[in-house]
Amino acid sequence: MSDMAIKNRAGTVGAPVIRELRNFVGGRFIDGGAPFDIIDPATGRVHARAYEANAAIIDQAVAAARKAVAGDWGTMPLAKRRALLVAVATGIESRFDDFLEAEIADTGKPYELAHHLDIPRGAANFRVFADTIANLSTETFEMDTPDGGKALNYAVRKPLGVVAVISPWNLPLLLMTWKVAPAMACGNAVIVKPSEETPSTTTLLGEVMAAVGMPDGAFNVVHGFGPDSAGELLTTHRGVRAITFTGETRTGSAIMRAAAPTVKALSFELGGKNAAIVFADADLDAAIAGLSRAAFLNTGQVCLAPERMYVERAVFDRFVAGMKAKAEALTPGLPHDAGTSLGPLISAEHRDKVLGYYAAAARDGATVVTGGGVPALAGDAAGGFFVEPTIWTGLGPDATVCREEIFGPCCHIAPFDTENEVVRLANDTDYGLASSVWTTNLSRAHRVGKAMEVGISWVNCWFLRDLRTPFGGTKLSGVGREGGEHSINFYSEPTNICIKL
Ligand code: NAD
Ligand code: 6OD
Repeated sequence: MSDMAIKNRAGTVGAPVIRELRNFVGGRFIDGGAPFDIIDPATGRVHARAYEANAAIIDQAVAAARKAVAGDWGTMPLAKRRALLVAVATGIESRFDDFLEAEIADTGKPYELAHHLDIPRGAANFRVFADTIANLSTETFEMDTPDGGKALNYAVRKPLGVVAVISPWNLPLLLMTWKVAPAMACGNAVIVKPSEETPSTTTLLGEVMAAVGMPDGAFNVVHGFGPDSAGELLTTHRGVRAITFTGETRTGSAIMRAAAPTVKALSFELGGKNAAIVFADADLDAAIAGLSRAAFLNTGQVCLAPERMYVERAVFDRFVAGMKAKAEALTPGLPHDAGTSLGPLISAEHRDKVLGYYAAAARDGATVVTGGGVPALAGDAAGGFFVEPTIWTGLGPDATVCREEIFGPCCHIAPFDTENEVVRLANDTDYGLASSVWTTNLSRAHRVGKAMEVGISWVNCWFLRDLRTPFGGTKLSGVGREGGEHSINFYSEPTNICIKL
């Protein structure tokens, strides 16, 4: 039995299984590195142990990755590469319960959420980019030459080489595979450094890669932290050509600085302080259902979550009452307990940070519509990192909780009177990731949707994803776009070939 094998749904409850998560380099799990504990945030207990990659392990991973790009993987015929990507998707699906339980153990998120969102998207990411790479077209330009003749230009795409994928803890498998799949589809070799909080599903993916016959070194996993650890070693390594990163804005800045001397290609999906706008003409029940899900899904630990809501004054009180009812209907608890609809925050440290924002809102004079504290839970969940879903009103646009990304189950709701006013309020932020506008007025939907200074502008919905579309942020929310051919453009290097006819 593999050392990543985990108990099934029933067996996991209360079972103190300490899993060993080793680095996956050159097609095999290797020994070495300093051990560190992985905590189940729903109980506060250690459930796994990972091994922090040191400089020698990072060098070994880069060497293996470079060999894969120059050899079997980088030169593999497209049809075979595509088939391997599809096999990885199938491999995730065939070990669905293993991935599910690993994700739940690392994040504490409710079983239903991981079952419906995280694990299926992990597989879907490989299928989508297997299709994208197989259906690419090539631009061709015929030109007139100075001597009266013709020349033909066309571009061929080549892999960048070794790509470092540095991923966060909130949707671990989903966000990691969202980068790994297109990078590998382009023939790059990847070295993934998952979040130190949630390394389990990335490690499992190593098993799947080996099982489907992925060439050695095409996919590598190194564990560890950011500064002075595996993350920084990757961002400064001469052998790494590109970094694709999802995480906090200030981490993105640090990576940009670290990567500058070796001029790496960068793709960043960073933080947000997203706005939702509800006009009086909206289907209010749909808006309340959609935006309560948006604020509280994954305990608010979604970069796209709207922490600022603006509601037209005529429907403000009804909207706030509806949101309050939805928040109070959420049930915090253990992932496998029937009825659990709200998981914990990822760590004690993050819970303290979110509670710090709850205190700041109170200091700034917010009206606490609901929540604001820590729920009283019994049994195993008493050791978990839970907070109450929280709604505030009554603050001005410069209050701390209206400016800074909190990444918890909370939002501030403010009234507005005119369309111009609310567009200005929504855009008055350093971030620019996503927005969600609710209206039944078609012209307004187009007008306000377009006026949002964001990468993803949803109307009458939220987190509705077509994986072929551009995804990313403006301002402090990111650099570049991924999704469909946007990903392929980042993960490949075009060489223009000009042939004099
Ligand atoms: P984080 O920035 O703390 O960590 C992300 C990853 O970066 C981890 O693997 C971490 O070990 C690594 N890291 C940290 N410092 C590093 C350094 N100096 N060099 C190299 N690697 C380093 O982010 P997090 O707390 O894991 O995730 C939450 C944040 O991610 C939130 O700000 C959220 O908005 C953002 N996020 C953004 C998106 C998006 O699509 N825009 C998606 C999910 C999460
Ligand atoms: O759906 C995606 O592809 C994506 N990148 C989602 C990001 C969610 C942030 O927490």
